[in-house]
Amino acid sequence: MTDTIFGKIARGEIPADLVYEDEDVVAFRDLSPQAPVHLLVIPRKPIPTLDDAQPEDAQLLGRLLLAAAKVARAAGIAESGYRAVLNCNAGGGQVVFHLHLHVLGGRPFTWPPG
Ligand code: DGP
Repeated sequence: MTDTIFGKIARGEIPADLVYEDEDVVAFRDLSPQAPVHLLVIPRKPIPTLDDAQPEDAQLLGRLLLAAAKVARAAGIAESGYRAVLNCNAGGGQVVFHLHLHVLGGRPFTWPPG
């Protein structure tokens, strides 16, 4: 079982600027924002990467996506558009090994991403 800074945030052991929480999911502001709005949406369950997710996590992953849409609407970035990013493993840019979705908005985004 892995423990990370996000696991500690999910358990309320260290502070974060929470914007949403429910039984399964917690969302908070990224410490190092890459856009005017930069939120992180995590499952309470400490799944290290998307590659570790199992078929029994399907409902939880769906809840994570719906929570991302909910926090984006609440942050006022849904209508203008936003980006939801999930980095998987070091080569995909993942630094914290507790699965999380980045929700970024408030500025234009280009494609392909860097
Ligand atoms: P990733 O590279 O996908 O693993 O993204 C990790 C993000 O987590 C990065 O944008 C910075 C953010 N972050 C790291 N440590 C903390 C922390 O202690 N609190 C908060 N709120 N964000 C953190």
